[in-house]
This record gives sequence, C-alpha cells and structure tokens, in this order.
Amino acid sequence: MNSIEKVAVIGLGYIGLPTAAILATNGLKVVGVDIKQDNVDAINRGEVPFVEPDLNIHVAGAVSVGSLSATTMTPAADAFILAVPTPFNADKTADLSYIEAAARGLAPQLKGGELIILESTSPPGTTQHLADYLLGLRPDLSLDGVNGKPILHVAHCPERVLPGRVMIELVTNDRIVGGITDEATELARQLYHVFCQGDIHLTDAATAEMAKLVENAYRDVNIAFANELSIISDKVGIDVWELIELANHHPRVNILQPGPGVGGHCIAVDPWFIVSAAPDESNLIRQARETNDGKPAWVIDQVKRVLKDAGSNAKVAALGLAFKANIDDLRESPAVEIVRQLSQDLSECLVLVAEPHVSVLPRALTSLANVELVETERAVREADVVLLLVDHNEFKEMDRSALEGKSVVDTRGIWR
Ligand code: SAJ
Repeated sequence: MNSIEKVAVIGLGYIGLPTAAILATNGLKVVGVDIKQDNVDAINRGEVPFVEPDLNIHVAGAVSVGSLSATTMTPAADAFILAVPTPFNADKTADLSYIEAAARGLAPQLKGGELIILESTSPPGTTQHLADYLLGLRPDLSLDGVNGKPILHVAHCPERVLPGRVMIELVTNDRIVGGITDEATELARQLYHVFCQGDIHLTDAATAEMAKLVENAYRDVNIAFANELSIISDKVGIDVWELIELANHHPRVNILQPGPGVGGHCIAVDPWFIVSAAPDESNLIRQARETNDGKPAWVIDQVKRVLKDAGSNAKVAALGLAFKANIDDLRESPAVEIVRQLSQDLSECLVLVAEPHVSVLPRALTSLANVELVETERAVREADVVLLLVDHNEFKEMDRSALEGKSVVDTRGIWR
C-alpha cells in the first residue's frame, strides 16, 4: 500500500482522542469520529471534553492548523484506528457491539489496501473476528489477495497508557503490535513509529490481545494482595501502610497499595476476558477480581462501625468519587459504589460528597435524597465521620486540624 497520510480514529474517548491528537501533531492528517455530537463540536472548537493533562494543548494546536478535525461519519482514510469501548456483558464476556458498529461505519469507505487497527482491549480472537466481520460486509475484499481481491491489513495494537500520564506514556511506552498477517504487523509498526519513541514489539494478533489482558491482570492480582493485607492487618490490629512500607525494603518485594477497591475501565474489567477465555484454569485471576470487588463492602462495614458511636443521624463526608487520584474519571469507581450503598443502607444519614474534579453528581447518585455534592471544606466541617475515598492532591494538602474531633476512615492511608 502507499504510505499512510490520512488516519481516521474511531472513538474519541480517553484513548482515541489523545491518539488522534498525537498523530495529528506528528504530521498526519487525522479525522476523529465519535457518535457524541457534543464531543465532536467541542473538539472542532479545539476543546477537550474530559480532563487529561496536556491533551488540550495538543488538540487545540492540531485543530488550529487543520491537521485534526472531528465528525460523526467515518470518512475514507489510509488507516483506521478503532478505540471504542469493550465493556463486559452480565456474564462477564466481552461486549463487541461497539467494535462491530465501528466496522459497519468504516466498511463502505474501504477500497482495499487500508490498514485497520484495533486498539480496544479485547479477548483473544477479537482482531480475527473484526477481520472476518469486515469481510462479511465487504466480500469483494480479502486478507491475502485471494482471487485478485484487494487486501485489508488488520492488526491489534493495545494501548497501555496510564490515565493522568497519557500524553507522556503515548510517546515513551513500548508498544506491542500483532497483525493478522506479517504485512499488517509491519504496516502497523510503521504507523506507530510516527510518534512512539519506545520499542515496538512485533507478534501475532492473539498474543498482542493477551499481552494487554495479562498486564492488567498482573496489576489486579497484586492490588488484591494489598487489599487482602489491609483486611488481615485490621483484624490483627496493625497499620497496613507501615507494614507494606517495611516489607518493601526487601530488595525483591514491591507490594502495591490497598484502597477502597479497583476501578476504571481496564483493571476492573480486563481480567474477566481471560477468565471467560479459560474459566477452569483462571483461578487466581478470578479470585483477585473477587477480592478487589469485595473491598467496597468491607469499607462500608468500617463506616457503619464508626457510625455506631456517632449516632444514627450523623453526617458522613465522602471525599472523592474518581476511580483514582487527580482525574475526573468515575468509570467503575469503587467510591461511587460505596457512596451509593452507604446512602441506601443509612437512609437517615446525610452523605456530603466532595469531588473537586466534577461539577455534578454521576447518574448513579443523582436520585438519592440524602447525597449532596458540596465543597470539600463544607463536607469536612459539617461531618461527624470523614471517609477518604480518593487520594487527590487537594485532600492530601488539606489542613489536618479540620479533622480534629471527627471519626476518620482513610481508605488510602494519606492521613497517617
Ligand atoms: N489501585 C490501588 N492500589 C494501587 C494501584 C492502583 O488500589 O497500588 C487502584 C486505583 O485506585 C484504581 C485502580 O487500581 O482504582 C486502577 O488504577 P491504576 O492506576 O493501577 O490503572 P489504570 O486503570 O488507570 O490504568 C491501567 C494501567 N495498566 C497497568 O498499569 C498494568 C495502564 O497502563 C493501562 O493502559 C490501563 O490500565 C488500560 O487502559 O488498560
């Protein structure tokens, strides 16, 4: 195929928009595609519809010089990058409907010779499924030139950037690319080489898919270990953060930090794709998920325990809703679930939520009469019990004297 000059990035979320912006600021013509008209309009004004450090500079710059634009209709392009969600179904299998919808959007634009990259986190076999699905829509094309049919090059290239550090990690992280064919792998390598300064490792599509899942399952298992330690430490009456700090002085020990549970759209989801691919073999991975998913209930019990002393119509300040520090992302956030459950279980208590990164409560909490979003200072001042859920800088830097005389449940260990 000819060199890639125009790229369509489908799905302008936390991964798609940064990827579109970094390609556009590295000399390519990029069109971003999203079903949300409001987001498309915002991007075309050079604005970013969510919080991610430095992304706004890239988007505003690329839009102003005309190398990045957004639309709701997939255009023709030399390469397509799919960065759409892959949530899980009720039975924890992957929901591929967004990938299929993106494929239906781009199929009419294909002429043959295009590179199609799946970036969405996916169970093994999904890239092949995408290729087969596209050929089902476009039987005049092929993956290998059989009967002289024009070729589609399909590859998987999982993203591995950490929310909050996306614009740095997009450039500096190593990448894994795995094509359905060797030619697809090579073309994908060339595209990522445009902006990626890390090493680009080549493999097949299914191994690339599994590599991403395994990275997140590795982290999930290690966070589950920390969370289990926090519950054990509470039972035996020791400070888990001191315990971990001391154990981590060992040269080959690096225990992660306990928290209120694991959130976000990656670590709380991806391990299930491994479990569903090999249910009988994935015992440790499943148990880690269950341990981390069980942590919010344990935190709620802790709050109820201290509330017994504070009285039945006490006020609780819940500090933080995001799934981790210094971002506005509430997806799969254990903090949201804890607030929701607390407000239901303790209907006579008022829960004053402080989340400096959002201006409205998420839908899961809006209908709850005893939950209010307020400034941090007011939440803490009025509360009898202060429940710290997210280690945002604003909370770390808070004047500790405001906590005097209050019961504190600190799930992140920032006020030790
Ligand atoms: N967490 C803890 N204790 C820790 C570390 C994290 O409780 O010691 C919690 C966080 O509070 C949060 C959750 O785990 O609720 C996940 O946070 P994270 O910072 O570990 O990861 P994510 O979900 O923001 O991003 C992960 C990253 N994966 C790995 O580090 C292996 C990132 O590189 C991936 O690109 C991203 O998933 C993704 O998109 O898959």
